[in-house]
Amino acid sequence: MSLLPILRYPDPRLHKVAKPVTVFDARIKKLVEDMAETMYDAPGIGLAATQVDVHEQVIVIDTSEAHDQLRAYINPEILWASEEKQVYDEGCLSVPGIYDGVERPARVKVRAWDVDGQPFEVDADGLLAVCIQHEMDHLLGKVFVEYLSPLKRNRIKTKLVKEERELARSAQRTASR
Ligand code: QAP
Ligand code: CO
Repeated sequence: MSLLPILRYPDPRLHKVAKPVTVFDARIKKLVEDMAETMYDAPGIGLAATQVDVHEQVIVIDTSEAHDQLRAYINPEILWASEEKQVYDEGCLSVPGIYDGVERPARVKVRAWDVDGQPFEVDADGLLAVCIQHEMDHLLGKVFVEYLSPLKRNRIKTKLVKEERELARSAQRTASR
């Protein structure tokens, strides 16, 4: 198992569109394991392969309190979404420290494949419904801040670019000591 580096907004690679998985092999199993380890370490409740610079349709989610309900969603499809919407304060491991309200369908029916290539369906509501839709957006190259106003998005971009610059500087100082 290994921790994978997470891309930070506004990295342009977060806007790549992921391709479907065609072969369910040891490589995909390892990717899912490494993504799960990376998500739990953060800690987070969901992670898309796009966020670790792998542009294939793979998501890991665990919204359980005990962090013992890991599920991989490979090649996920929304089969149905409710008319009813809910607003949830979302965050993202690629947008650290930022949380804001996003409106999405309150309930979704999703079909996906597990690591063994077996199809399954989930009827999701509440936090799980939010998380599945948020992570599926990543596979389309979409980050939640794109639902916010351009003003908010630009403030977030500026803040994160500044933080990134500071991080790079302190790493540089550490390296030269
Ligand atoms: C997506 O997000 C999500 O800013 C998963 O400093 C979020 O796991 C779905 C995290 C909310 C539904 C509702 C964010 C960790 C984790 C941060 C995450 C941070 C540290 C985000
Ligand atoms: Co995210």
